[in-house]
Amino acid sequence: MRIVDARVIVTCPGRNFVTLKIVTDEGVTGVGDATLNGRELAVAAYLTEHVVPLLVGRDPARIEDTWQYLYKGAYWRRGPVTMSAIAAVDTALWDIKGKVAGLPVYQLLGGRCREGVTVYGHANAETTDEVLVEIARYVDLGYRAVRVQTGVPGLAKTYGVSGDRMFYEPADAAIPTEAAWSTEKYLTHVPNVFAKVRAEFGPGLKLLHDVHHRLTPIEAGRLGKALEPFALTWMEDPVPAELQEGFRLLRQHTTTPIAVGEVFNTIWDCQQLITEQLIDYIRTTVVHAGGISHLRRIYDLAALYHVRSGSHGATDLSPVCMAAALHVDLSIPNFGLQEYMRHTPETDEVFPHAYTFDRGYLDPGDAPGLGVDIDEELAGQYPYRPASLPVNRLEDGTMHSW
Ligand code: GCO
Ligand code: MG
Repeated sequence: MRIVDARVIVTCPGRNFVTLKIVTDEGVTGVGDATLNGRELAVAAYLTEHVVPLLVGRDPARIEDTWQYLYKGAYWRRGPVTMSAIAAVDTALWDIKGKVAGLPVYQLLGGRCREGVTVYGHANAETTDEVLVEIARYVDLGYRAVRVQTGVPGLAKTYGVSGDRMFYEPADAAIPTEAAWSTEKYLTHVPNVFAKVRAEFGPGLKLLHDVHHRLTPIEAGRLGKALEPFALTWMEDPVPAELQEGFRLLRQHTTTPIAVGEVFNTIWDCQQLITEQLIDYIRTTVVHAGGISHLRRIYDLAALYHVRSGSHGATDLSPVCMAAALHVDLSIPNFGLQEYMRHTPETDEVFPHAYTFDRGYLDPGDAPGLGVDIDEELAGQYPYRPASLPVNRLEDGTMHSW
């Protein structure tokens, strides 16, 4: 079997997605997600200009060799653009292998390790009272784990709080919108929110919170310590993680579990965090961390060090990425949680998929391959619209992490 074509499809059914579709001479096709929120066209160009010409004529069965060829062959290593492009190829080749074998990809990865993939939803609202209502909605839908984000008194706009409760998308304008940030206001407010949430919902519900890279290690230590009585499942991205050794300091001050990694692209970005046991959950996912093959490598390393998976699953990752993530989640021994932000009906229509939600679990289904496709004709009706992620400044105007 040979690859005869590979198409890069950019579509915007409410938000932008980049998809690679690989076509073989025997008519079998495979899809891979290549979406990098706010920088979509960089990956689309990387694929079109530099990868697609190398794929034509290759044997689609050689997944690992193709990964190594694209990774080592570029000479320039790592980074979100390169790794998202490689991820798309890798994911599409696993899809093809599954279809050729007549098996869902999780079977090729070793089969089921659990009955379903536990997911967490996003409860968010401006006030604590409103967020209690939102959490209750998720509990009613069957969720066993909920991420909680609220507005912060004195700040006009806060990360994670959206106008549309179910379909949060922060990339809202071609030129980034600007938000103001105060660490002190935030640190004062958040423990009060979780005190009320835990009191209302009791000990059974898994609670999570995303700090979105905004604190220093010692500030994060303070927050983690203040949240300990409310037994969070994790505190996410407490600090920017370029400085992996910075987590040593944070770790000395709190037993609140730490989840990190949605912006990482390779195993080398989290090697120290994992091997020094500085984190509890690694949040890399298929599209931004080199595809199914590389993600498995990261999770295998993590398993040696008691670190569990917590794959990123925001709506800027397409249903193709979600399907691929579920096959990995189902088949690894050290699965932790899977993030699940629901896509809009328009997106679900462009990407018909076999995965289903039931009582807090997702299941990839048993269709051969990944069980997801792209309706190219429908995708063509939603042209690309430039959209950037916001930026964040301290109240005095200093640029801060968003
Ligand atoms: C999460 C993430 C997202 C990111 C988004 C950026 O935990 O889901 O932090 O909300 O902000 O993926 O494009
Ligand atoms: Mg996050």
